[in-house]
Amino acid sequence: MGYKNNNMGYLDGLLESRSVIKKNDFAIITPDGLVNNVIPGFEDSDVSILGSKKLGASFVDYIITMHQNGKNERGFGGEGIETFVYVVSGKLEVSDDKETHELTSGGYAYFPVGQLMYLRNAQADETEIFLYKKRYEPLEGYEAYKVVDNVDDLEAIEYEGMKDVLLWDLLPKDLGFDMNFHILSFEPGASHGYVETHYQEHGAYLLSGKGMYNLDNQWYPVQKGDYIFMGAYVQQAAYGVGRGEPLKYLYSKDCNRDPE
Ligand code: UGY
Ligand code: MN
Repeated sequence: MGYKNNNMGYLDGLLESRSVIKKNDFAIITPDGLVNNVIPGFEDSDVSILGSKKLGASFVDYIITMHQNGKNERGFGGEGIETFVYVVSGKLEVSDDKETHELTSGGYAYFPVGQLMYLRNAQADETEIFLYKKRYEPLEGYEAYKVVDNVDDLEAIEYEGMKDVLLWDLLPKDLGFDMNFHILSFEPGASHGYVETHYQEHGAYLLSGKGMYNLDNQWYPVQKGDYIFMGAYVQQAAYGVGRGEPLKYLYSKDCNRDPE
């Protein structure tokens, strides 16, 4: 919570939030404003919807805390929908119709269309996951396929030649994939090399650190736990601040398709 209640349960201080919502453009959603949503299939889980069509996104993002018996046995996804899950903390079992994979922090799974995703918290403590779904855009002659991995087993790339900005590409570059997930990490003081202006959208979940984020040519303070939606063509750039952890975020980006 971003505010404190007094011992009577009433608010001490002001009702305020760092969240900024510019529909179809960009948004910063801070954790203190999140509410729980009932999403069919999820049990013993606190589910908050982040990016969605109503915000202007062509995908849906969720942040979910799964309690001891947290699960989704109904299957997440659906006809024509691709899905992705990333374990922020804890231990998760993710299954398709044939196999179960155990993921720990930094673990992730991409399921292509035609395969529902079944989820189960695999520990007594809470497990926190970031979940994504999008309608898949097929490309004749190519197909996406299941990917299960952990970022700790991937090689980081120096982002655009900078030693203090690292990039991890989570999914294959294969044309069958119409989007990718990445992690970007900025050491305190490090920044993008320029303000990006591009066609692709992002949904970004901040995994660590603090920073300043430029959205539509205005700077906003951001930190671990925040979610940022960046719509098509929104100017965007960041730098890390503070003395400790790098500013690090997981984000999606559409790719490999020629727009209509
Ligand atoms: O891949 C990207 O477009 C990424 N560099 N964007 C961002 O960090 N806002
Ligand atoms: Mn970008």
